[in-house]
Amino acid sequence: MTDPSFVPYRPPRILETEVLERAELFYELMDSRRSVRMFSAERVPRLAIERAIATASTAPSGAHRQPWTFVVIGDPDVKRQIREAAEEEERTNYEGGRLPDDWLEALAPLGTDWHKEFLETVPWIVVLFEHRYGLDADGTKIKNFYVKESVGIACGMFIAALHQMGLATLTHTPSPMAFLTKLLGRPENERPFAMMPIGYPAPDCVVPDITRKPLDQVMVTL
Ligand code: IYR
Repeated sequence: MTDPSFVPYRPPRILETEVLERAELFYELMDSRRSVRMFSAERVPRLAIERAIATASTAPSGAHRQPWTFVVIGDPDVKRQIREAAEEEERTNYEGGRLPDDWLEALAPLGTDWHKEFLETVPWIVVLFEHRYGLDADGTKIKNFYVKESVGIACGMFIAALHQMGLATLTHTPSPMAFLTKLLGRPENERPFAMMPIGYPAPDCVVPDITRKPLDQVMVTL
């Protein structure tokens, strides 16, 4: 057992007069984010993606295991293979009867279909893998905790970091995603969590005309 060790934590104190102003600015920034399916092929520096991953990896995680791997794909050939495999799965979903009617109905306002052209046009795809368990130096399995919750938080922070840089993404989960483990050569303790095509929105980009729930529908104060 390792004994706990502590260091001082003294984040700068924000004056009360500034708290609401900062809250509003950050809310407005995040409220301007949209999931995008129409991307420009414009270049995005690799370092921008790297800094977004560094930010995501500051996320809190169960027992501080940080049970995630972000695989960064810029190689056009790998992007093409991902598109082909994803479209094959999605075609079965949409046209092969794998998506039940209530699901198809829920997706109708979003106008999605099996075509995933953006997987080839984007400069980068990041595939986020969760570590179902860890492996220590000699290959012994280590139990991880709250893996989905931890990776979900990291994913949200990744999306926020990208948006803050003016980059667009889509939390894409072509289903089933198992093909990604093999295609990207990940070890068997890792499972795909989400795939994020990243780039600038296309100049003619449009997004579904939908609104977010008002606060009184998502918040309860006791
Ligand atoms: N994975 C499919 C279907 C899909 C599912 C959900 I839940 C969405 O919010 C959007 C799409 C696809 O990507 O088309």
